Amino acid sequence: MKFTMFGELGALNRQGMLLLLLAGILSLSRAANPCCSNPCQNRGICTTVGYQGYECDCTRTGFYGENCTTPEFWTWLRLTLKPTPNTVHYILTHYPRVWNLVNQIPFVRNSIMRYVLTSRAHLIESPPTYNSNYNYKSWEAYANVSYYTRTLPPTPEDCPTPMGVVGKKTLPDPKYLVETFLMRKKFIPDPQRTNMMFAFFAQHFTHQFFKTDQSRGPAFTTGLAHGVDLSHVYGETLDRQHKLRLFTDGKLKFQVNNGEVYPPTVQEAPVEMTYPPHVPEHLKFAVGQEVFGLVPGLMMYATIWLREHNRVCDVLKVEHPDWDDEQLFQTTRLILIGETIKIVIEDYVQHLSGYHFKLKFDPELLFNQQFQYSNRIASEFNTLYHWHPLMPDSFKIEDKDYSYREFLFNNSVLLEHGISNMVDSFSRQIAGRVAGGRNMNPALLKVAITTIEHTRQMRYKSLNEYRKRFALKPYESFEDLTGEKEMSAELKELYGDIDAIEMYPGLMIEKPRPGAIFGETMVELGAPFSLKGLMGNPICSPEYWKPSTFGGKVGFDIVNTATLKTLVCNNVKGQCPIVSFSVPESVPSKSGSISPKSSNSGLDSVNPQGHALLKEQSTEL
Ligand code: ACD
Repeated sequence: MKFTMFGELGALNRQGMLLLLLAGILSLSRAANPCCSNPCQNRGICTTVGYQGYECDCTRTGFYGENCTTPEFWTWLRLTLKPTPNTVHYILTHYPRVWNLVNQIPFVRNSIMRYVLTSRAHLIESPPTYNSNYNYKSWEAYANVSYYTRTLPPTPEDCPTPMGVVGKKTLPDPKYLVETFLMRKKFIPDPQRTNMMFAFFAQHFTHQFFKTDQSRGPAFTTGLAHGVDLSHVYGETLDRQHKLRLFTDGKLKFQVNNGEVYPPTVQEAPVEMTYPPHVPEHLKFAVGQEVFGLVPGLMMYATIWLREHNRVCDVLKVEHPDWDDEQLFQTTRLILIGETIKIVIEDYVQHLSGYHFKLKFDPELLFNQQFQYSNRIASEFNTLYHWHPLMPDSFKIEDKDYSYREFLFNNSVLLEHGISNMVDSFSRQIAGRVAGGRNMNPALLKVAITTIEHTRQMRYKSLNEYRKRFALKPYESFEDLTGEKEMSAELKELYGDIDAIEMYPGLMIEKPRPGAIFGETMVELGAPFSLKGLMGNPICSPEYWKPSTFGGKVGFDIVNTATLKTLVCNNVKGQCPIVSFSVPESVPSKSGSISPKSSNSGLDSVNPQGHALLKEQSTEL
C-alpha cells in the first residue's frame, strides 16, 4: 500500500504536484461562497469580499456586530416588549365585547388601523430592490418593471445545496411532494366558513396583478402597473381597452341576454381570449383578462364589474352631462379602483383575518406617516397566493352539481342560472381550508407541481429564511411546522433539515392557527404585501384622495360606501341574493364535499381540451 501510494506520487514531477495543490486550494475556496449560509441576520445584507470573506451591512437594521446580531438599545427594548404574532392574533380574534367597544371609538379604531398599516407596510422594501436575476442592488432590477420583484434575493448559483448550505444536494421530487402532502384525501371545509364567493373573488381580483409572462418565464410579469389597476376589467393595453369600450357615455361594450347585461362576445369585442375550440362563438365572452373564460366564477365577477362600470357611468353622466366619453370612462375607472380597495380591505381581508377589530379603508390615516405611494408585485407574493385548497370537489349552483369537466370553460352556466343565483349559491358553498396539507383537488395538482418547479428555477430561499425576513422565529423542527408527527417524519426524511424546507410546500402544510384557514407564516407574509399594495395605490395619495378625482361627492361616496353586498345588489335584477364571503350561520357548512356518486374530481375528469389548456395556463390559476 505504502509503496503504491508513493509509487503513484512519484510518477508526477514536482511542478505538476504544485499545480495540483494550487488547483485544489482554489477550487476549495471558490466553492464556499460565504453568503450561501445566510450569515447576516435581521435583514443585514451579505456581500462577498474576495473569494472567502463576507461582510454584513447592518445599516438601519437596529442591530450591529459581524452578523448584525447585537440589538441597539431601542431595538432590544422594542423586541422585549413586543408580543408574538400569535399572541396579537389571539387577542384580535377573541374578546368580541371589548372589540365592539373599540370599534365604536373612532380615535382608538383609527390609531389601531394606522398601526396595522404602518407596521405591515414597513416590512416591504419601497422602492423595490432585487429580482430573480439580480441578488444585489442594480438599476436593472429597479427599473425593469417586467420582472416581479424579489423580497429575498435568490440563493447564489455557486452554493453547495439549493437552500444554501443546509439540506440535501437534491430537493425532493415535486410530484411526489404534491401527491403525498398536498393532494386531498377527503374535503376539509374551512373552519372560518370561507365560501366559493370568496374563492372566486380571490382568483378574479389577483389576476389583475399576478400575470406571469408565460413566454419569458416565472420571473416575469405582463402586469406592468404592479397593483390594483383593474386591468382585468379594462385590459392591460390601450388597444385591448379600446376594443372593449363602447365609446358612448364612457361605457363598456355589453350584450343583453334574458333582459340582463353580460360581457360581449369576442366577435363583438375582438380581443384575444383563451377558449378551447369546442366553445361555441356565442359563449366566447370578451373581458379585460384573457384567461377569465376558464371558470364561470371568474366570468361572474367580470360580469358584475362590467355592470358596475356602466352603472357608475350613468350616475356620473347625470352629474356631469357636459363630460365627454373619455372623461366619464376614466373617472369611472378610478371609482371602481377605489371600490375594489374598499371591498378588499373591509370585506375580504376582514373576513380572512377573523379579527373582531373592524378594519378600515381610510387613506387619510397615512397622511402624516412616512409612506411611499408605489408598489411592485413580488414573486414571493404570487407564490404564497396559490390558495388552490379553497377549491371544492364540485361546484353547486341552485340544484345542479357541476364536476370540473362540466364547469371549466362553460359560460353557459352564467346564462342558465343568472348572476343572482350564482352569487347566492357560491355564498352558500363552503371552500376548503388552505393550510394543514392534503386538501387540494386532484385536478389542480399540476399547478402545485409547476409552482414548486418555478420557485426552484428562481432559486427561492427556504421557508425559515422567509420567516426570519418577516420577523418570525424560524421553525425548530418539522413537528414545530406541521404540529403533527406523520407528515413531519417523512418531511424530515426528504429534506434532512428544517432549515431546508421550501417556502411553498411549507406554507401549504403549516399547522393552521386554531380555527383558522391559514397558518402563521401565510398571514405574516401575506398581510405586508397586501396592505402595502392596496394603500400604495396612487388613489390613496394626498393629491388623489379627494372628491374631485372621483367626479365630486357622488363618486367619492360610491367609493366610501362600497361593500361586496352593494356591488352585487346594485347590479342584479329583483331581490338581492345572499351575498357574503363566508357561509351564513344558517346554512349547514358541510356541503362542500359531495357524495362519491356525483363526485367527478380526478384530473381526468376535466374535459380533454379544457384540461390541456388548464395545464398551459399561468400557474396562478
Ligand atoms: C393584518 C390584517 C389581516 C391579514 C389577514 C390575512 C392576510 C393574508 C394574506 C393576504 C390577504 C389578502 C390579500 C389582499 C389583497 C391583496 C392586495 C394586493 C394589492 C397589490 O393583520 O394585517
